[in-house]
Amino acid sequence: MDSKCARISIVVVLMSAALATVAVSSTVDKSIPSDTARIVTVTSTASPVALADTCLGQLPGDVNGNTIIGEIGDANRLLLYLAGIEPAPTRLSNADPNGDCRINYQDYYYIRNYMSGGPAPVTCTCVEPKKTCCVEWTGNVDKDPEERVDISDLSALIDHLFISLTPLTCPQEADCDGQLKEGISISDLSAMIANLFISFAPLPECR
Ligand SMILES: [Ca+2]
Ligand SMILES: [Ca+2]
Ligand SMILES: [Ca+2]
Repeated sequence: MDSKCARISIVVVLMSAALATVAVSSTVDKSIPSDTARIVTVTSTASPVALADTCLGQLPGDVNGNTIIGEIGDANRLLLYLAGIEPAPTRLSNADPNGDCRINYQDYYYIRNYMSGGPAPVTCTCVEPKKTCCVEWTGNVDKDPEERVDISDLSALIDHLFISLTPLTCPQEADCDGQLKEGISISDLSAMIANLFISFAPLPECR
């Protein structure tokens, strides 16, 4: 009996130890919430760090990347990029000296104005500016340099829609109804006619 009792005691002790081990393991598992690992991962690749790095590397106005801001080389480099003759500058943000997150001819004029004593390029307002051919307000379909909206723009739009069907130089300028996703259509033509001859309602801003 004694040896049987001893064996039973040993089994009980071993089972208790096993249960204790399970209990400890269980306690450890519960002490590490699943969210913790996810939070650590996110923190290690936090986007604000990346944004700050990108921001710190910006030199708006230095389009040609030689670390000199607002020189004739920058103006020319921007002009050639906008005309589609040269590829995008290494740092797109450097081609957005007016900091509106759009790269267009206004940025070219901003640099030229700075060269003549105008305000300096703004610093880091946009991480990834987009190139756009549209300047301020829609309607300048024929892309005349004075940005006028007149009968020649109407002719260009009619020609594009119904006559030669020639692709537009800058479809964003023809987005007179502000619905670019739906394409350039008779609705844009109606908006331009209303602007020029009927209600004189202003055309929408470029997008
Ligand atoms: Ca430069
Ligand atoms: Ca800009
Ligand atoms: Ca025009």
